[in-house]
Amino acid sequence: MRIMLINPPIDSVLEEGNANPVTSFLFYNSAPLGLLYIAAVLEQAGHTVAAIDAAAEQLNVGSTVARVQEFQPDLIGIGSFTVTFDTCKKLGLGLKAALPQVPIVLGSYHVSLVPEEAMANPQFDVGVIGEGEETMLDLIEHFQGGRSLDSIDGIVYRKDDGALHFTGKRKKLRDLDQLPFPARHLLPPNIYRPVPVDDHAFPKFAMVTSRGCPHACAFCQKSRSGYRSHSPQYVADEIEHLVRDFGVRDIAFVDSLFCANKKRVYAICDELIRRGLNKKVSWTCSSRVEVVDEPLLQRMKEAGCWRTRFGIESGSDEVLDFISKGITKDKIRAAITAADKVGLRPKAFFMVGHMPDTRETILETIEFAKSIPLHDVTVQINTLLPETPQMEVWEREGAKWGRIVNQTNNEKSFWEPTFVPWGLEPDDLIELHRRFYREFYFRPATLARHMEQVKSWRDVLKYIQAGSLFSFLFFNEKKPSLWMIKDALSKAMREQEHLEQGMAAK
Ligand code: B12
Ligand code: SF4
Repeated sequence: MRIMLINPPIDSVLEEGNANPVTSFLFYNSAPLGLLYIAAVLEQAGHTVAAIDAAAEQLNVGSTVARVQEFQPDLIGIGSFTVTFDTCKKLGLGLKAALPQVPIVLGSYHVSLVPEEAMANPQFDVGVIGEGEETMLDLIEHFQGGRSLDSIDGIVYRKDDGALHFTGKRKKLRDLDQLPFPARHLLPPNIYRPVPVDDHAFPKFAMVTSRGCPHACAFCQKSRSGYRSHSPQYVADEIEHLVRDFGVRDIAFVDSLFCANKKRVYAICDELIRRGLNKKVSWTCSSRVEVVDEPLLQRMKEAGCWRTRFGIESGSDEVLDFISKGITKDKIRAAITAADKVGLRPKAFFMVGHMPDTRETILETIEFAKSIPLHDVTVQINTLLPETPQMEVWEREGAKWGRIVNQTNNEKSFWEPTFVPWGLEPDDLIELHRRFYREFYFRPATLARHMEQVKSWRDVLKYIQAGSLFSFLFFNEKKPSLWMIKDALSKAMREQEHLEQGMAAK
């Protein structure tokens, strides 16, 4: 069978052009690995598979449909994100109009979280809930005439009377090592651009070494989602494949939680060192503050890690408690200090606009972020996503905490407030969000940490890029011309690097 898999476009972002660097980086900086795992499994089963990352390739709905038509698929699969679902629906309509006989399967986050809402759109024929590898194989069997839909676990579809029917839950994959590596060869490799402060060495690829998370943070859709992991051998094999076949020099482990348990992290580090991979690639990963200590961080550094990312979210113990983060300011301080001490350039994620947040708790968070030796921060405005513990609180007693001012189904909801706690206005949240970035970056300690990293012309360019990003974050300035210059410089630099790599390989 010919199968086309699509990461949907982000039309409203494209309409505004690349002038908005924040969205540009959030939407294009890593390949859609879930989609590529499915592609690999289908290829292994003998099917002809193509993939389009419309977001990263900056295609709009019209040009995505045209590309799909060229391929002439027998089956189409589309991934769904909550904040891009409006465009995803348009893509479904466009494809149905162009290829009415081809079934469309909707998978990934949005349909898994709110299947009824997502499948209320008749352009989608079947919804896949949760992991898609085995379900897609079963669906292909169905479309080839081999089995009935109601015998397939983990799907939602429309019966003849138009009513939606859910089959049972599908068991999660237990042995992740049985999966082939994601079919990265199906997408152009050099369309992914790291955020400038995460741009360490190029080519940089993303990898996932585990699925799910055992913790229960209130805002997160991965709360208690059943943790499973690849073996250290599989992780090292995949890195060897990335180095050999794509010349990769830096890897972002984008697991929900890479450092979930110490033993596994030590085992991965040992395997990378044993195979000498620590000399060939550098990497970054996510961690919770209570998992790491100085000896472990030191071992990670020896194994090639250059940065750890920590979810901190707030600098108020009361707010941390409310969002069930399970950590305190003291634990955070200890982990960040240890990571900085061994040279792991810690980065942290924060959010403003938690349900119990006030102007005071947000200012306390900004002061806390400045008081610990962090190198970088990412700050988002809290969004109430479906199927999160905080959404349950909202449904139970939301009016006690604040109000919804905007919908979440479009691409803007990550920099425009959707939920606003009482005592604050949407403009307050926007201003505090910018103030966080301004106060964190515009001070001698942060500037000095970054100046130490400037060692080449490439680093200078990186900071020009960062300047464009920050001019938006600090002042909401849209500077298309500056952005275009930066893009042109960036492209020239990458071409030069590829040339050099090619020559080195010869
Ligand atoms: C890497 C990553 C990215 C990458 C790649 C995105 C992508 N399209 O895959 C980049 C940097 C581009 C990205 C961007 C965004 N991301 Co992101 N990202 C992740 C991250 C860290 C890992 C995803 C991953 O690879 N998982 C591993 C794979 C194996 O699992 P999977 O993706 O779930 O795939 C399985 C199933 O979902 C399903 N499936 C997936 N696709 C398809 C398609 C079909 C047809 C079928 C049938 C099944 C199916 O089968 C897969 C294999 O079993 C997750 C958090 C996490 N750790 O999961 C957040 C996460 C997915 N991102 C999220 C968000 C919000 C975004 C952004 C909107 C911006 C932002 N604020 O980060 C954009 C939108 C992206 C877009 N339109 O492409 C949310 C999604 C929430 C939601 N309800 O939509 C998550 C869950 C993080 C979070 N908790 O907030 N992201
Ligand atoms: S925020 Fe991180 S630790 Fe908390 S539930 Fe989500 S993935 Fe797990």
